[in-house]
Amino acid sequence: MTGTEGGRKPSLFAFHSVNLTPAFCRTIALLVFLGAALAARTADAHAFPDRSEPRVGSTVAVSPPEVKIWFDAPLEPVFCSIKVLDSQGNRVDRGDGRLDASDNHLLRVSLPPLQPGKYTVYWSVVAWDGHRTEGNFSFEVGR
Ligand SMILES: [Cu+2]
Repeated sequence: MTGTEGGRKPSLFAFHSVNLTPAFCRTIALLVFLGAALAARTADAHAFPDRSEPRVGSTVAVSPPEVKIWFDAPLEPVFCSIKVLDSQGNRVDRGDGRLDASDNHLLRVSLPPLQPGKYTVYWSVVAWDGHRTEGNFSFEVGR
């Protein structure tokens, strides 16, 4: 037992002293630390919808003037899109989908007066970490 342990320690020590200088060890430790920090940041920075108007799956009595989606992380304006399709797949929004000028968590697009029926909102955004998320949800304009 003690013989085995005693035999292993010198070989580990030898491996360390031959291949890993203190400076190299510090560099590795720094890289591991930075990698972990970066991974933690990117995991947090993905953008997902927090809430929307109209709400997901809701039925609204009056045609809404626009669709708004609030995200849980800041968005990159250039790579964001939002469009609204009717039940036949025709695009009905005014084509002015954009990030809000003063709130980089808010994506919005205006609507003309909509006929009663079901509508689907398609969104695609890129968060500050460069990761894209996309999805869709429906709402209904009641009669
Ligand atoms: Cu991400």
